[in-house]
Amino acid sequence: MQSTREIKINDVIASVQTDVGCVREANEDSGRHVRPSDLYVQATKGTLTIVADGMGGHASGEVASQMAVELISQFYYADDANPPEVALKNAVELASREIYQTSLTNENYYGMGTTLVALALQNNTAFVAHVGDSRLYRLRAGVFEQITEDHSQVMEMVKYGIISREEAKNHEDKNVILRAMGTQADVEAELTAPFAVHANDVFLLCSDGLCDMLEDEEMRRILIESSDVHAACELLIEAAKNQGGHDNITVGIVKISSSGEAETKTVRATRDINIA
Ligand SMILES: [Mn+2]
Repeated sequence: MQSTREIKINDVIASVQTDVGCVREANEDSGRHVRPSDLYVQATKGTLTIVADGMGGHASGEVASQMAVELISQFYYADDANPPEVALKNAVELASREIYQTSLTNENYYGMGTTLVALALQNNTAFVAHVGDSRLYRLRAGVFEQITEDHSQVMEMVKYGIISREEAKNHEDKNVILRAMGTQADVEAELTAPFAVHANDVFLLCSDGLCDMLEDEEMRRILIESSDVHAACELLIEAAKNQGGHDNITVGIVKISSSGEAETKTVRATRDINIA
């Protein structure tokens, strides 16, 4: 049942975890959950959760994804002139420009880039921005749903009716993305229409190393059966590795607790940072 109670920052419980996987030598993914300590910033900007999947030679993908999470956090919270959706879109696009500029300064960074998905929860509203094929899913009242649509070759083919969603999942070009941060001077971040957050909603942000390995039903089952957000992250990563773990795996889970739940739980800091 939908709660009309106001969602407070203490109702937001999150965990972000990343794993190199079973095949790759380095982890080029990055993730972060930001929970501002300042009351004014809590009220105006809320929490921010980010997953980025870097790409490029000479381990520059790691540089790009780290820059993305760092700069988007900075820019989003520093912008007190705009509402959250504008601040979030601008933050992603400005960060992309800075990654691109950095890629021109060092030949090892040439061509580096990153995909991105970011979720800001401010009061009762969710703001979502993404670039590329990092995804946001939502579990609400038992229904598990993909919220973002990949900027990918196969997604275009699905849209034009050339292949089905099922065929897209196993298509040889499934990892060809049409949009990335940092690979060109300017990129447009796609902003999902803001939507109301309900008590007990669970959000899952992930890099393709998770959703390429697991069926939706498997991700849904783990989210429902896990005792808390940290356990859920660990179980999802373990499941992806059991399926081969071909890529780096990053998972962010954000849960909206029912009244009072957050206060009674010990929230383990997992790559959380505080913004003054
Ligand atoms: Mn990946």
